[in-house]
Amino acid sequence: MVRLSRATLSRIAPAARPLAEPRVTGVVHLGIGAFHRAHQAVYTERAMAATGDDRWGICGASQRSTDVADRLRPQDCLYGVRAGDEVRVVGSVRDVLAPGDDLAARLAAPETAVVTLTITEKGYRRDPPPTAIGRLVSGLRARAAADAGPLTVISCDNLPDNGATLAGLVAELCEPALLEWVGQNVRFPATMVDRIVPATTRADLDDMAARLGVIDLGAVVTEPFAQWVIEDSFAGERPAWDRAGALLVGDVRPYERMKLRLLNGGHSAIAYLSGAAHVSEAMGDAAFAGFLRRLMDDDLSPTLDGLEGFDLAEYKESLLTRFANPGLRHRVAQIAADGSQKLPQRLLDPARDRLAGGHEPRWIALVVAGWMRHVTTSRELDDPLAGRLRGDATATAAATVNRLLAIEEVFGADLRENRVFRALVTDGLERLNADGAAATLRALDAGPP
Ligand code: CS2
Repeated sequence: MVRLSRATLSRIAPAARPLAEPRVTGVVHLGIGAFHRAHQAVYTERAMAATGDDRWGICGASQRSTDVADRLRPQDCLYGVRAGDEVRVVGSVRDVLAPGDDLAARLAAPETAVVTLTITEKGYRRDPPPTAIGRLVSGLRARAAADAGPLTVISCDNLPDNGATLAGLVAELCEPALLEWVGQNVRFPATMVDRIVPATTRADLDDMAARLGVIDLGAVVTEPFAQWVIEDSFAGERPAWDRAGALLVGDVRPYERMKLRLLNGGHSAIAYLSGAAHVSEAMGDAAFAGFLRRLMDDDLSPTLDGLEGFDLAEYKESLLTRFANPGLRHRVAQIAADGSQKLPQRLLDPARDRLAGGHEPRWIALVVAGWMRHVTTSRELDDPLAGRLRGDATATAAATVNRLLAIEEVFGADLRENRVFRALVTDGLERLNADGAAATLRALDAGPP
C-alpha cells in the first residue's frame, strides 16, 4: 500500500479529502501531538474552508522528539482523523519542526499571527532546562528584533486561567525591554479546549490504512464531540474559528472550571479508583458509575458558578455518555500520568471551595486517597515529582497522608493544615488499603452519607 501524501490524495474517497489547502503559514503550534491534530488543527481547517481565507496553515513543533516530524513530513503533513465512523484527511498542517529546528525564525515571521500551545500541565512548571516556554520567549525576542508585528499566544492546556498563567511565566523569562514589547504587542487569551483523544495505537494505524486505502502514520482517533471556548482578546488577525464552531466569549472562566473539574476531575477519578484498563470499561461498573455521579453532583457541581442558562445536568449526562463510548480505547494509564500536575486544578481547588463553605468533600478525598495509593504502589510512576511521591507502600495510611500532604506544590500549605481534609483522605486511604477500591465504593454506596 502507498503512503498518504498530496500525490496520493486522489486515491482517497472524495468525502475524506482535506477541506482546505492553505498557502501561507499563519499559525505556529508548540507540542504537535494527537490532541492538537484532532482539535485546533481541525477547527483551523474548517475555518479556512468556511471563509476561503487560506493564510492559516500550521507549522507544528515538537519539543522533545522527532517522532511526529518523522511521521508527518513524508506525508506532506497530511493525516487522517477518525471520529466514530467518519474519517477525513486534515490539510491544515503545512510543516513540522523537530526539536533542533529554528522555531524562533518561524515565530518571528511576519505571516505568523497566532501561536497555540499544547505542552501539557507539566510544561508550565518553572524548570531550569530549556522548556517550550523558553523557546517561545526566544521566538518573541526574535520577533521583537524583527519588528514583525503583533502576535496572539494561546495556551490550549488544561489549566485554570491558562492565558494569564502563560503570560506570567513568559514575563519571568523576559528582560525589561522585551517585556515592554510583549506588553504592547502580544495577547494571551484564555481558552477551554475539549476533545477526548487517546494515544494512537498500532491497531488504529492499521484501521486507518484499511479505511483510507493508503498508509497513514500520523492518524488520530477521537470522539465526535469537540468544544473550544476562546477569550475574545486577540492582538491581530486570527483564523475564523467562530465559523468552525468555536465560541468566542468575554469570560472563559465558567466553562473552564466546569470542564476541568467535571470532565478532567472525573477522568482522574477513573484513573485512580476504577481499576479498569480503559475508561469505557470503568463506566460499565455500576458501583463505579454511581460513585462518579456522586462526585460530580455532591462535590464538584456546587463549586461551579457563572453558568446561568447553561444546562449543567445535561452536560454531566453527556460526560458520562462520552466516557462510556466503547469506540474509544482510552487507557486510564494515560490519564493517571502526571497526577501531581493535574490534581490541584481538577480536584483540590474544588475541595478547597467545599471546605471553605463548611462541607466535607468526601468523594474528592477518596480520589485523592486513590492517587496516594497509586503513587505509593505503582511500579512505574510517570510523574515529574515521581522521586518525591514514591514511598513506603507498607506505611500506615496516616503516615502516607502526612508525607504526601507535605508536598506544597501539590497541596499548598492550606490543605496540609486542614484537619477535615486530612481526616477524610486518611479515612479513604485506610478503607482502600484494607478493602480495595471496588469494595470501598460498594460499601460507601450502600452506607449512610
Ligand atoms: C485527560 C485529558 O489525560 C488526561 O488527563 O483528562 O487529556 C482529557 O482527555 C482532555 O482534556 C479532554 O478534553
